[in-house]
Formats: sequence, structure tokens, C-alpha cells
Amino acid sequence: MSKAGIVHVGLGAFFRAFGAIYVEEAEDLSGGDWGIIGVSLQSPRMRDQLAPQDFVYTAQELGPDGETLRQVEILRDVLVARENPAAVLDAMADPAIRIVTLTVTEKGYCHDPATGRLNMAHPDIQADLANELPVSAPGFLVRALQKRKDAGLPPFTVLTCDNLPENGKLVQGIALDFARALDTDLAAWIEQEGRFPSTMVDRIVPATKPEDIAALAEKTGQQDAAPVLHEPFRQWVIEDDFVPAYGDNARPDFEKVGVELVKDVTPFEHMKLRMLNGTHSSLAYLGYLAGHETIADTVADPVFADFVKHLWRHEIMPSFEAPEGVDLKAYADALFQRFSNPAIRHRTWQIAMDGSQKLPQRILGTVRDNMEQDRDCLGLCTAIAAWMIYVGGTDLNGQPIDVRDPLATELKALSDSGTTPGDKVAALLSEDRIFDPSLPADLKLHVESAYLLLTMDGVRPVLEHMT
Ligand code: CS2
Repeated sequence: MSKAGIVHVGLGAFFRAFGAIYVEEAEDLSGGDWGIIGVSLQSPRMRDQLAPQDFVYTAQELGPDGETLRQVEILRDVLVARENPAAVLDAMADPAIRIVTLTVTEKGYCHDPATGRLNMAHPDIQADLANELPVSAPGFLVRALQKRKDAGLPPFTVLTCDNLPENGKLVQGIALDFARALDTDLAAWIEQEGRFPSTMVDRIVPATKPEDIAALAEKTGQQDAAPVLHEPFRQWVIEDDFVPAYGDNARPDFEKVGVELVKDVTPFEHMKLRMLNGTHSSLAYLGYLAGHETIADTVADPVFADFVKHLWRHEIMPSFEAPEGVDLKAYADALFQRFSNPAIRHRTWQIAMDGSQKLPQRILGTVRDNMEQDRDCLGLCTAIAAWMIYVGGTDLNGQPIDVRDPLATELKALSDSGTTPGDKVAALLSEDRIFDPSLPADLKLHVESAYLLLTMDGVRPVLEHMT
């Protein structure tokens, strides 16, 4: 069994169904010690589920016409940061570790989504600046880099795999903000020696549900406490900029397994965040309010199928440059097929989570570009209005919504502070951690009229009218 070369922070279903499989395939083909030590920042659940099965788990690929099973054996250990932060720092400072990958979700970087800067007032950041044993992802990255610097080792490459724009640059900025507050020499060393390649990651991986675990056990006759379910599609584009001190050993042989190593990831990120995640979030809020449980159910509704195609064609595709050689129309068609995959039960409620962290890069950038160029953005403004109704906590039938968002309390209070739709929209738009104050003033008019229409007529008639 190979030794570990990667520490992965945030061991959720996505990385186990995506990065872990790529790394295992690359290691199988080209060797190298690329075992992965997983880190859960808070909950011991993943460690407790995986340890009794030697960290091996099943990846169940669900296509529209059938499935395949794979045993993933690349995990070497799982550490729980809350229980033993020192063990996590030791693992990250081990000379054999050359890459730290992260999937800690948007909110895990403790930054301000509107500006991309570290939120110095965040309680976890305050704690991590005061204590040597961290709790936050930025705290672990910088404290572990500090240990390596003190030991005379090169840094590890920081490879973020979260859906954030220019994610490498963003995390570098966050790490430098943190390091500067700690020790300016360390910050200078990270700036000079550190590498933070940007990445575009793409595979739809819904959360594993208890019924999925039961169905798999029934099928195989074996109990796996932590399988992952994923679609067949995958795409990983990485900026080829790893810590040079490791030479040919700086990364797994990613090219061999179809990872695209490029100079500039930005056009791919734009395409993916706007085309896939932008419509995913739009379908999540509007679909949820229309009573649809999953994305596949939502796009099986013809009104939504027309709506999502309208968004791609008229509002999203005109807003950015396609990466070289990519046919956006074909990309949109393929996305529609992926969203329609009935074997993937991806809940609208799951995608609706953490909207405050997702809206800027998924929807607001497109809306800004369109308004500035006098292009249509009514569909996306309707999605923003649906998000506003959603975070108000009551659906269109008067039923409570279980809103999960780091700003849930603040957003509900803002919504409650207004009595008319106009006041509610204005109050929510004043939340400048989400809505950059420089967004065009017309946004308010569009969102307010969409909000009114949604509450008066209901979701489906509004969408039907639009397309
Ligand atoms: C989804 C993403 O949960 C969400 O917000 O939009 O996780 C999406 O499934 C992935 O980015 C697909 O690559």
C-alpha cells in the first residue's frame, strides 16, 4: 500500500466521489506515493464510519441506464480536527505530504463572499489568531505552513476544490491575510514559495441518504457505512502550478486520467459556475417553491425545462467568453441531460443551502454583466427573488422552510423587517456581505417586481410567462 502524499481537508461525499478517484487512478497507472489522509474539521462521523472498514468505501456511479460500483482504497486515515488539531498539523507538516486539497464549502474559508477577503471578525479566525491549535481551514493551512517553514521544508501546494471564482487566488489571498496578521515573515515566505493553483471541479454528487446505504447493502450483500453516489460525468481543470521544489513528484500523474492541466482556469470556472451552478441554484429555489423535491423532478416539469434553457441561451451564455474550443450550446445540452438523470436524486433543498455564500459567484456576476450591457436578466432576477422568499422562511403555501445558511438568522430578520415586498427586497439587498453596493440600482426594481409576481401568481405561471 502506498504512503500518503496528500492531506485532504473537508472529507465530504464530493471529494470522495471525485478527487479521491482521480488520485487513485493516477497512482494506479503511474505510481508515486499519493495516499490520502482525510481530515474532518468538526464531526467524527466520517472517521467512525470509515475506520472499521479500513477507510475503503464504495463509489456507486449512477447513469440514466445503469450503474457501476468501485471500491476506493486511496484513503489511509481520517483525522478529526476538533478532537486532535495537533495531529492534523503534524500530518500537514510531514515532509512526505506535498499537496493539501480542500473541499470545505464556500463558508469554510471564513471570507466575505462579496469581496473575497478574509473576514477578520469571524469568531473562528479570531480564535485561530489567538491560539496555536486552529479550528478553521485558513488557520490549519497557515499554521501548518508555519511549521514547515520552521522545519526548513518547502510548503505544500494548496489545491482548493470548492466552487469559488479563481479559487486558488482567493485562498492565497485568504491565507496571506491570515499570515500577515500572525507574522509578516511567514506571509512573505508563503507569498514567495507557496503555490495555490486554481481549479474547476465538476461532478454531481448528492448527499448519501440512509436509504441509499440500505439499497446498496441489499444489492451487494455487504454493509458499507459510507458509500458515495455520483453521476458518470466528471471534469477537473487545474492550473499547472505546483510547488517546484518537488520536481516531478509535485503531483499525481493527472494528465493520464483526463485531468486538464492548463495555464488559466478562469474561462472554465466562469463557464461552470455560471452555467451549471447558476442554474442549479436558480432551479433549487424556484423548484423548491414549486414543490419539486429534486433537480431531476424539477427539469422533468416542462415549464422548468423551458426556463432553464431560456436562462442558458438568453441570460448566461451571452455573459462570458467560452473557453477555447468549447461549444457552449453542446455544453448546455449536456448539462440538461445531466440535470435530467433520474438516477441522481439531488434535492433542491440540499442545493438551496448556504445561498448567501453562493449567490455572488453563481448569479450576481452574470446579472451585473447583463445589466451593464443592457441584456436580459429577468430570469436570474426571478431566481434572486425566489431566494429572498426562501430565506424569509415561509413557502408560498405558508409552510415553514428549514433554511440552512450561515446568515440564516440575519436574513430572516432582514426579511421580517419589511412589511411590503418592496421593503423586504430593499432590506435583503442592503446585506453587503452578499450584494456588492456597486451592483446596478436597477437590480432592486427587477427583483421587486419578480418577488411580487411570484407571491401573487405562483412560480410556474411566472416562469411560463417568461419563456
Ligand atoms: C451544487 C453543486 O450543491 C450545490 O450547490 O450546485 O454541488 C454541484 O452539484 C457541483 O458543483 C457539480 O459539480
